[in-house]
Amino acid sequence: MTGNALVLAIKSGGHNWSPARWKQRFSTACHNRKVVVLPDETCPPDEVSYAAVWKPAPGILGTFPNLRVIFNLGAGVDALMADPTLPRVPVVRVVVDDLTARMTEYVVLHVLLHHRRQLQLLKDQRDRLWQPQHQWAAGALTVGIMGLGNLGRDAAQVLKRLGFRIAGWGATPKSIDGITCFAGSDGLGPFLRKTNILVCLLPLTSDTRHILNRSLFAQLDRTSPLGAPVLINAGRGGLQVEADVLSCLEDGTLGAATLDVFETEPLPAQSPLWSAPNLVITPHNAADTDPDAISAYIAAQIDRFEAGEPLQNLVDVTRGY
Ligand code: NDP
Ligand code: OXD
Repeated sequence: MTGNALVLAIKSGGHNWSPARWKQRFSTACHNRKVVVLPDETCPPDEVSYAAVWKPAPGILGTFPNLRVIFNLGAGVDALMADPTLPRVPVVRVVVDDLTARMTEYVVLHVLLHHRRQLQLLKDQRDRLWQPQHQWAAGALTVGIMGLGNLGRDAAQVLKRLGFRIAGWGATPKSIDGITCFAGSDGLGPFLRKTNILVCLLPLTSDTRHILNRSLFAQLDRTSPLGAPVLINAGRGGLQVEADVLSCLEDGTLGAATLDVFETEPLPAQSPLWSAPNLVITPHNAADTDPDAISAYIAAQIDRFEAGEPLQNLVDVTRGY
């Protein structure tokens, strides 16, 4: 089919972002459609109807006069929102069970790692020390989840099932069974004062940039058996003030942390975070976007759109997520 092409614009890097791999999956999922990978391949700009992108070069999407929909190949759209030339067409983000389940695995893994004092046990093993650690029940801790969206809610439900007390914070008020919900700037302080393990699954927007800072960490509860609170950030690096995370780990304001995301990725070799005490670093690997699941999701959305049905999981560009 001509005049209805799909372009793929992907900032390659890392195992999962090989443009050739994505082209192969999209060519199968969108079998009757021309699929063109930018910038290596070309296509008359007016033939392009759809774009599926991950951190595309700013300005590139504005070169297609007949673009109808932009599909972001991930859940977070901050890279797209930062492009002032982004065409005014609907932007759809990823909401698929595959990605949600991967993030929930990550959150549960790291909550349990800190709750069960696994960093200390691993250190003891390296030192050949048989040193049982005091263990408490999951119900002795409150996990506070910033961002009660698609990912935050799912992680909350599984952690709840494990016995943790769950608090959650979002932009708008919610009532979710088994979760003590807080909202907005008025709700932030009460939410933090309940929280022992803080999990951040917020999108990066102008409202949330650098929200994870010393003054916020100082409000977390320190009276649980865990003592000093723990931070887990799998949202975006721009949510955290990295110098504050480092100094709060050093002075005990935070007892431990896990970071999957950083202001600069890959995290530079000279970053002091690499040797911060009690910090677990993962390379933006919490929830990979699976090419099979996502190409099928986008092909189905295009079919819906062309059948006159509404697109799902649209981004509100004024909110930025
Ligand atoms: P959603 O859009 O479904 O949820 C976002 C949540 O954040 C909502 O609950 C929203 O509140 C809340 N929120 C947004 N702005 C504010 C604010 N100013 N104050 C309080 N709450 C706010 O997103 P997802 O759950 O799908 O994804 C969350 C983020 O996770 C992505 O944006 C991305 O950055 C990150 N991510 C990271 C991955 C990784 O591998 N590390 C993988 C996938 C995603 P409300 O519900 O009231 O609107
Ligand atoms: C996403 C990500 O936003 O992988 O989906 O970071």
